[in-house]
Formats: sequence, C-alpha cells, structure tokens
Amino acid sequence: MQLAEPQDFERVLSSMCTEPHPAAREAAERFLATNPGDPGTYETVSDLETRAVELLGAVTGHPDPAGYVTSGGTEANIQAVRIARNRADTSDPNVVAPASAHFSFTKAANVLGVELRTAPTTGHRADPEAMAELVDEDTVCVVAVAGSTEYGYVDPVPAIADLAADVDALCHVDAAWGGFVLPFTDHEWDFSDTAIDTLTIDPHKMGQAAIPAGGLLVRSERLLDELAIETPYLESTSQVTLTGTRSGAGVASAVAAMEELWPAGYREQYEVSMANAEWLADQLRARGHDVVDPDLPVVAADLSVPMTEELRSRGWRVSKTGAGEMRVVCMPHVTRSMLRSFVADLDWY
Ligand code: 0PR
Repeated sequence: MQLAEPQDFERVLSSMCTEPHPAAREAAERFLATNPGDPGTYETVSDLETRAVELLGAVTGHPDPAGYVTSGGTEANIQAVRIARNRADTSDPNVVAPASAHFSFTKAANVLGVELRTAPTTGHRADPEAMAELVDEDTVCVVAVAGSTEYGYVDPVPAIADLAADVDALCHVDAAWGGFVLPFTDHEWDFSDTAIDTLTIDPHKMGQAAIPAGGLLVRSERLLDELAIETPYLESTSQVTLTGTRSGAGVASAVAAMEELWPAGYREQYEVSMANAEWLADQLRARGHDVVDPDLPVVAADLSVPMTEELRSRGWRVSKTGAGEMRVVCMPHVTRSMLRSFVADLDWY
C-alpha cells in the first residue's frame, strides 16, 4: 500500500513542534517497540529515561531532579496540578494562574476537580498583584509561564514563587516551549534561580526531539510520591505516570537530541531563531504593522484578518492569538529564506 507523505515544514510558521534532529529521529525509530511504562521488562529504555531526567535537570539548573518523560506539556501540567492537589489538605482546592496559561490547565482543573482561577496579565506577562488577589488558604498551586504560547513571554517567576510560598502552595513553571531557549537568556525561571517546585519542559518542542516527548520535573522525589499508584502485577511496585503503556521512541529521542545539542547546539539555535524573530519584527514594523516586541522567538503582529487568510491560502501555516494578532513561532525549521519569501508574499498583498 502507498501511504500518504507527511507534509513538509516549508511553510509552517504556526507550530511549536519541529523537524526532529537527525539523531533524535534515528533514536525514535530504534526504540519504537519499547515501553518505559513497564521498566521491569524494558530495562534499556528505562535507563534512558533516567538519563533524560538527568539531562533535563542540567537544562533547568537542578543537579538531582526527579521526574519523567511525559506524552507532552498537557500531561506534565495535569500531573503538576495533581501533585499539588494530592499534597494539600483541603476539600475545595484551587489553582491560580495568569490568563496567558495554556488551555491544558483548564483540562487539569476539569479532570482533577480543582477550581482554576485566572488573573489578567499586564503587558502579556503575569501580574503577581492581580494573582495575589486570587490566592487563599485553599490554593494548592500557583502557576508561572516561562515562554507563553501566544507571545513567548516570560512571567516574573520569583515573585510568583514568593506568592505560592505565602499560602503554602506549590509553584509550578510551565516552560513547555521556552525551556530549551531560556538557559541562554537573563530570565530567572529555573530550579537554580527560584523556589519553584515543579516544571514542565518539552523535548518535542524547542528540544528538537520526536513527538511524543514532554517532560515533568520536580524538585524532590517526595513530590513524585504524591502520584504513586500501586501496580500489583508489574515488576515494579508503583507507577507515577498518567499513561500506562508509553512511547519508548519519545524517551530515546529526547536523550539523543539533548546529548547532541545541550548546550552548544541549543545555544546556537536560540541565537539563530531570535535573530530571525527580530528580523521579521523589523520587516513588519517597516510595513506599518504594530508588533509585539519578541522576548523569546515568537512574533505577533496586527495583520488584518483578510491578509492572514490570503497568506493561509498561499499555503502559509500561520495562527492567530486570542486578541486576533497573527503569530509566527521561529522554530528550528523556520529559516531566514523562508521568512524572506513570507515577507515577499505579504508585499504582494
Ligand atoms: N504549555 C505551553 C506553554 C504550550 O505552548 C503548550 C502547547 C502546552 C503546554 C501543551 O503541550 P502539548 O501540546 O505538548 O500537550 N502549545 C500549543 C500546541 O502546540 C501551541 C499552539 C496552539 C500552536 C495552537 C499552534 C496552534 O494553532 O498545542
């Protein structure tokens, strides 16, 4: 049978995922038939997962992290909220997050029976004062976003960690997308900078691993214990993951990408992506558009709806923010020459 070819990345400007690094692709294929959810049987991939967590710790400033490779940022965020809920002693738990938090927190709240309270942002960043008005004794988790989905902006993580500590809640940082570029910036966001408890960082986004490879890291093993479920018929006696059978491809691919790229390769990619974002922002400004200044490599600008639709009809994959701006994510597959031809199409319009 002749299967369809997957689409190429030639005109994809909207995705937070990218073409995997060749070493990551190769590792994914090699470990396709392994299941880290059954570590007693699949020992090699289980050892690779230990290595993945170690490497994620290096990226996020934690010399001795605990955690695991999730199916993606959604699972990691759900599990972080679950840890916080299980640890707390309240029958009416709530989570406080900025309005910019990814919709996976809505799923987490829904699945876990936790109330989600969102505070308005200021200048596309979380406003700790607005969040302070929402926390109370039933707050189990306070969320900061380090690299927001729509604008790539970074919240004031230290102030949000202080707020969490004030009410004895956990502080969770969602660096699902930003985690592999933030080490090369001045932002305070990781385990070494701030008193955070849990963190999401996805190898299958800026980490250049194959899908599915997300990451949940926690400051200490004790927090992971909040998730432990007894597994009477497996070799291991408990399981902390949300899914049972999991992709060994994601785990192996994450290790291969990080072994290959951390830190020099990721730094170089950050510099290239950031320069591309700034170049595109300048080009759009020169054409009279309002541009949200890029902080990490995401560009949002006020292109009209017909203009965005025309670009889409020419094959460009661009998306819109909630406020209606056109948004371009400068992923590793987004090159300067791609952006030049994108701008040329804009000029045609
Ligand atoms: N946290 C952040 C900050 C994210 O941006 C995302 C995904 C997640 C968590 C969830 O991760 P998983 O999808 O791995 O579970 N970001 C969106 C996504 O890829 C971004 C998006 C949404 C991009 C809509 C394009 C688009 O059209 O689903």
